[in-house]
Amino acid sequence: MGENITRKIIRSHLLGGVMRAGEEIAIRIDQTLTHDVTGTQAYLAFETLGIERVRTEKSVSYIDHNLLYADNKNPDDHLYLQTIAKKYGIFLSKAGNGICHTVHFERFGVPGKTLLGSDSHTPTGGAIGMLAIGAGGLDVAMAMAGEPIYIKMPAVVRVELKGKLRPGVSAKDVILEMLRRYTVKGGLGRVFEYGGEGLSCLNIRDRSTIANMGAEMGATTSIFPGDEAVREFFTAQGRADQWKELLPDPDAGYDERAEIDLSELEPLVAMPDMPDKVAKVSELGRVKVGQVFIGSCTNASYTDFVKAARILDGRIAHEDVSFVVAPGSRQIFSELLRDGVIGRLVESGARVLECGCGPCVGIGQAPATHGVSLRTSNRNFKGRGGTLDASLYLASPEVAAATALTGYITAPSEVCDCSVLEGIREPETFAVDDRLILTPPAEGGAVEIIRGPNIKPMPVNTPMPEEYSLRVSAVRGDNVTTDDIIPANAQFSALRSNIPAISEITFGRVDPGFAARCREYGPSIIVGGENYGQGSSREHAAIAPMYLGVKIVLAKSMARIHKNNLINHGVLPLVFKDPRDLSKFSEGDEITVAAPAEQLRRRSVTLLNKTTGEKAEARAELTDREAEILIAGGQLRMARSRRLAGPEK
Ligand code: MIC
Ligand code: SF4
Repeated sequence: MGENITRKIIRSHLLGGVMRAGEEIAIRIDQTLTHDVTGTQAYLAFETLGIERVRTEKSVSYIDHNLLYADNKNPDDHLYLQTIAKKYGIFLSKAGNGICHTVHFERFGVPGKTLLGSDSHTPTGGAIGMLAIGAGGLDVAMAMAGEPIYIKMPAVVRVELKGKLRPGVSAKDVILEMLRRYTVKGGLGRVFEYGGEGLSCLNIRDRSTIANMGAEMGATTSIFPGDEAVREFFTAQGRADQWKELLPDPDAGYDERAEIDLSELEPLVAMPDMPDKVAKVSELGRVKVGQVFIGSCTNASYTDFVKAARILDGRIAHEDVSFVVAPGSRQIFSELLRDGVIGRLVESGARVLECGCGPCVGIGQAPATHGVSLRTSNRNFKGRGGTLDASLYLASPEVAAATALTGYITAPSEVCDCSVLEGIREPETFAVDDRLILTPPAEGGAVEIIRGPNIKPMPVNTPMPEEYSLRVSAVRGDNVTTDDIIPANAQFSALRSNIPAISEITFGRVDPGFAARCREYGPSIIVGGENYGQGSSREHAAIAPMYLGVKIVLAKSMARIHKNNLINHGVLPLVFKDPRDLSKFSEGDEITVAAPAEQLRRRSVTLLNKTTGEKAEARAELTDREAEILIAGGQLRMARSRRLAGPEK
């Protein structure tokens, strides 16, 4: 039997383990990416590894998330990143050049290569046939040091695309349909590999929308073939020589299969507060909105904005709507300017922002109190837009433009003849200008690193004790997101390089007393429901609780990246053997775990609730390697003690 694309890439990068779904494998990483709000911790960790230059084929540091300079913090972080890049041989994409995922597949990605990024939407690179995986900053630091990345061999799902999308229906509706079917946790341990005749109606930007939002299903990644469409894209980018054909073998086997008939899809919308709460726009009723945002790494391409401009057709956005647009990259921005599209959007009342993440993650343009915002981005968790009681809906640029016009969530067919959306194509050649990408000098030894006063060293955990004596610092329900644990907005994201400061806002939106309680309790345990830690890769959601004394997170199930982040920072992730045992825990209870290291090695841990006298059994779903990291007190402590022990003989 032939091989699928995912297995081909893994096989050619395999450094250890057996390629059987669920087994731990080690793979070589060719490229890495970081951005400003996860990058500072990644580079602080990298600095402690004592390595002179990155050991990847290409590492790129992007400045795209927190671009507001309201005080010294963000510009200081950006200067730090710029000097680090020079010193260690990293390319730096300056503020204004665009969102990391968009720029990366435009300018750096290569079919068949592996990419590890300190951002959960790194899988966007799957649009061009890369195996692109999101991770915490420490994992990316290790990859930059030439270490392999360890993942569970995923089950590969072939998603057969049939038929053709109708005008007014687009890539966002494809991925919303996937989310409707698989939910926010259905992708765990899976790679979604897309193929079939339906690919022909999806350009590379459309594919990037689908690959991007595969992250919302908790998937390891999503991938498309490195086919003719990718070759055309590379030619238009002036990178034809870097294209490599990468197709599944005709008789390739898959672990699972799914099928979508594109011609049957209609405009969809994800309702508040989860990306998998998907409904048909036609069945939604009249939902009035106060804000429409077209942007983010999901849907901010040239074609996305041309479609919006055609729907708006010079008409003005509804008087009650704040209509905000942000092109995904400088390249896209230039093309839109060149072709007069930005002018037409401005004519329709659009407020044009610089290329960056911005409103997607609450960095500017927060909705009003109890506001309703419709966005083309990928996450609509509570508070994500910066206003806790606002309601966020996610939809395609077509629905966004129609909604901007009417002021309520509207299908494009209600405001225009959708044939105007036919035949819209990406430019044949892109406006390539890499002058905002700084190439590192050949030698970085003399470069002085500039470290602003807000940049504090990364805290390191202590080794596992003989016994845990803990208090329950929080009991939470299902689908806790990393946005719940460490909220992101303009103010909080500026604290990403200062763990003592950012730890104060841990669970701040949902449980403002959490940090104070942790200080009062000392060592503690968090108890949670299904899919704990879903969403963003931000490792602060592991480091900040660790800094506050959290030693164990016990949940019904856990999201992949967050679980890795907990392990990396020495916080023990445990899963209930019987999920009903969640009810045995209440805030403030005293919990003991005897001889945790021994129990961990057996992968089975008993927790005694001294307050109630009850016991709960948990599984430690860990590999030997992970168990040893935890016992040592996390990756950094392990690396440190290895260094103190000197080179291996
Ligand atoms: C996000 O979309 O949530 C972010 C902000 O890009 C995060 C990264 C971060 O929190 O720093 C992500 O997706 O990993
Ligand atoms: Fe930026 Fe939003 Fe994409 Fe995250 S999801 S990388 S915040 S645009």
